[in-house]
Amino acid sequence: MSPSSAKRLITLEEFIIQGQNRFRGATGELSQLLRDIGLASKIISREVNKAGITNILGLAGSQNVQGETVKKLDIFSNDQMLHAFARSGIVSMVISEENEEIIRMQSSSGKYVVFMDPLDGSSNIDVNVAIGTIFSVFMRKSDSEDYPVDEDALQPGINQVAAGYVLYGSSTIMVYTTGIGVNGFTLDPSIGEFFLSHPDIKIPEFGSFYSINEGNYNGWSPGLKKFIEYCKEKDEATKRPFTSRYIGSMVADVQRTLLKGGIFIYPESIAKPKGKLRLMYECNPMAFLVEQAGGMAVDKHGNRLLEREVTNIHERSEIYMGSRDNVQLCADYMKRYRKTVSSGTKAFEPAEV
Ligand code: P6P
Repeated sequence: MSPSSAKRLITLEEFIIQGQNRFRGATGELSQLLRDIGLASKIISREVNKAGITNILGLAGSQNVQGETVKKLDIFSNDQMLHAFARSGIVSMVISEENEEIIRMQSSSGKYVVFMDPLDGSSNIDVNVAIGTIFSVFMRKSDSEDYPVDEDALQPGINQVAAGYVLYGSSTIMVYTTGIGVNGFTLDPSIGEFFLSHPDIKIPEFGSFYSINEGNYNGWSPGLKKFIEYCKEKDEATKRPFTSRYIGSMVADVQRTLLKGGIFIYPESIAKPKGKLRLMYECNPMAFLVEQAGGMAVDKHGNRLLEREVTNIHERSEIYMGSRDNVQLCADYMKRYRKTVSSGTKAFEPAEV
């Protein structure tokens, strides 16, 4: 095959520049931020993939074989991402799963506020399960001449200007959106480049996977129990095709849901009335991605999750997300089987859906 006819792969940098050129007046700052996130994730990927060897799994503060102070991978990842945001000079505040307080950057005039989970699912790394970095980017609302204020961080998910994740799995892939579709880039570690491998990701309208931790079944709402029971019924006539898949690492479960379809649920429950996952740096970025890919993400009432008002930067939320048909069916079950709470009347038990 002559070089000219070989399919040339597009790098992340080239794609970002092309995307930026489509926005007249684009300053290139968001492009720079995405490139910096890409660089940080390459460094994290390198450490994640050799973690077992370099004793980096040790507890923070322990010494490794080189006598260096060992940082746990999630602390190491947090540091790498913070360096990237500091280097960009365009981020004024960072809210991280690893830090209770808002991190105010040197570049106080930076126009962006970034939320991140630097290494989500890190408890899985000891057993080599895929883990990931999740990020969500907002424009600050306050005047960039002034110091940023807390209200800059308390914005609903619909205000995100970019969101994405990096999945450190059998390969390392970065998937992100800036509001004009979703694209995935796979890292070639031999040359340290991300190449466009999943252009314009569209989630199937229906998928056969349902993804939820069934160990929490007893704490679920009646409607959710009915929906999952429906998914379990094997009915030859309707050839119900459902299969359960739950990895327990959100980025991996969302990656499969985006590419194969189906529904991912981390619900509210008796033990966790607000759910377990964090709204601002787990649920919102994933909801933005799935909507941009043609799917949907709702709360326990079936309302659009991205419109959820925010009161606390670390607040938790339930999430029901994935293929439109699957999520809508689940929301219908939740609505029809919601317990009537008025005057102690018996729980509403309508006919089967
Ligand atoms: P559970 C990982 O700890 C995590 O934060 C997400 O990545 C994942 O979806 C969820 O928690 C798994 O939680 O309760 O099912 O183990």
